[in-house]
Amino acid sequence: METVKTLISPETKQLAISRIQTVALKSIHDFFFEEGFEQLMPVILSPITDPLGPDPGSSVIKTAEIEYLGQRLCLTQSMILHKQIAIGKGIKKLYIVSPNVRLEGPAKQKTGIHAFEFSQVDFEILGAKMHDVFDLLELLMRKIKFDVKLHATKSLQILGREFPMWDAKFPVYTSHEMISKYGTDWELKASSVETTPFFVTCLKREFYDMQDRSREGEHFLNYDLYYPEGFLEALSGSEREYEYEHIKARIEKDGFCISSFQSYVDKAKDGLLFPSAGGGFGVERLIRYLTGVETIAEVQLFKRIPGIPVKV
Ligand code: ASN
Repeated sequence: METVKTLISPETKQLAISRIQTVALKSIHDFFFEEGFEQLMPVILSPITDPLGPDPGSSVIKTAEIEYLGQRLCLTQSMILHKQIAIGKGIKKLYIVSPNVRLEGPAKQKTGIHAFEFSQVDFEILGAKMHDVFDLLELLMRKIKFDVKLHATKSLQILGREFPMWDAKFPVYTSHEMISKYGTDWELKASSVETTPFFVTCLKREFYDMQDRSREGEHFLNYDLYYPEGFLEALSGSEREYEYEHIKARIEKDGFCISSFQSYVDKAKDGLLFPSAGGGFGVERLIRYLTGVETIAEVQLFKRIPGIPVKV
């Protein structure tokens, strides 16, 4: 990974990072507007949120929650369940820039890509399939890169950041291909080898990711997008489970109580969830990639790094 090595003052560096972030966010909003998406406001407190697992790689200690007037409310870990419910309320293409609180343990302190509070650009499309999302994301990533190069040229120069050319198409691999090529810790190896963002499909994770029932065994219609040059994971998403029986079975298989997701499960039971696909990418990770800095701590003006006390 080629990271920033130029000798510049901290203020100049922070300003260059902020400029690139401002241009990238405008680019994202313009893109979703032009593609006919509705922007929803984020939900920060809710009785339900993304369980983020079970995931053996996760270090999340607990879901942050408060008690308010007799009700238990969780802080959003991701907007996924609300995105599906919003689709059910008739909003066909939506996106949200939302704060996510994920109380990662100190094991994630030095990864360079984990913060216990960050912003996620989450989107969802009624009736979409995996490949629709791949096409959309490829357009979006190319537009962001183009806009940043055009409108934040000086900031990129200050940071000494240059991008390699991206291939004609973002490659798509399965997680099985990645494991057989690089072993189980394939992520950094693959991300370091590639020079173009790439997708990895079929990952075992949360109950809302659609299982591929046309195949025997455990296969999933889900995906991650990875940044090249060793910048690691950009986005995760999937086609969604929306049928009550499947959702119920998957929640139970994961060892969760149905009651932890009651309003979502009730919607599925009432036929108010629909086929959709989408994904979400962390703003700070995107800006780390665009700026070429070493860690997302350098992107966050107010740092939220696991195990490091918060200072303002
Ligand atoms: N945003 C992701 C999705 O749409 C979920 C996540 O962040 N865990 O699938």
